[in-house]
Amino acid sequence: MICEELLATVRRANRVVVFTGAGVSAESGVPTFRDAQTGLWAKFDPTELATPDAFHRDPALVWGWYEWRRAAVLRAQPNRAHRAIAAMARHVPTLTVITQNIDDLHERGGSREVVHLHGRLERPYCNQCGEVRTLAPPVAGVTGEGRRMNPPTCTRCDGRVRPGVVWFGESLPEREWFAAKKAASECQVFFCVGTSSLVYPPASLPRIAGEAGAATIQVNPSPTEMDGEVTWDILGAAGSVMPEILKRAWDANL
Ligand code: BJW
Ligand code: ZN
Repeated sequence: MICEELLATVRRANRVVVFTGAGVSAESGVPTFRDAQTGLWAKFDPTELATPDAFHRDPALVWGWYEWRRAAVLRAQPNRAHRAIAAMARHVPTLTVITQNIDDLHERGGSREVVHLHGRLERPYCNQCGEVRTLAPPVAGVTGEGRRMNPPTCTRCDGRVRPGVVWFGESLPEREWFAAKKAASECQVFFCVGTSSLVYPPASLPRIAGEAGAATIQVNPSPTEMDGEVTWDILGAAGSVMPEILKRAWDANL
């Protein structure tokens, strides 16, 4: 239920943060990680795919998996949640989008200067010298679920190119993490949309915001770690709830 007090608080705010997770892209057909039936971790073992050790052990397995996911993201379109979040930025003096997602659906939905805490599929870089590599779109028929692919070789140093994402045990990019903490501690409203709030340190952001005095709003159709910790908990899909808040707070349509 979206109450009038929530709408008034959002309308009054000068600084808003929208913190998102895989659930915001679910309605675009991009799978989440931990949803019981459809999540990636229900099918794939994260220790074999999302750690530096896994890439060291079997680079072709890991690179092939990320290429398969990159192809799927390229086919996906931003949904009503991405577009509503971008539209909200036209009504709030400062709105910062912080995402754990590695897709570019916020950008394609119209958001600018998105803070990517876990990197980006489109920014692979050399494991050895750090040089960022630009990739051509994946070739149709070459990528596929579980299909191995050798990663490219760095043109500068001959090192191995790795996916541009943050794996378990790796630090978050310093600049992005600093910007996220700053935005969380300075905002009046902090939305937490489509994340299980299980992965740290990003999961500490709603608490940072709440402790600094922000109203916190969770949007998620299922229970999460943040239940009972937020000011308002809205049970529902991001693609319905975010456009409804946009409509009722500012009488704006998508
Ligand atoms: C909908 C919906 C709809 C569905 N609408 N909603 C403190 C405590 C405990 C552990 C740790 C800790 N500090 C560090 C750790 C270890 C670890 C960690 O957190 N582990 C926990 C899992 C226990 N963290 C790390 O390792 C991090 N690094 C780090 O801390 O470094 C510090 C350090 C390093 C070295 C030395 C010293 C310190 C790095 C974490 C990197 C995570 N990487 C991944 C993979 C990225 C690449 C890839 O995509 O493959 O990031 S894991 C995966 O989880 C991915 C996601 O960004 C992340 C979060 O998941 P998210 O987005 O919340 O997705 P789900 O699936 O969990 O939830 C989806 C939600 O959507 C659900 O709630 C649904 O209900 C909902 N939903 N449809 C709205 N329509
Ligand atoms: Zn290199």
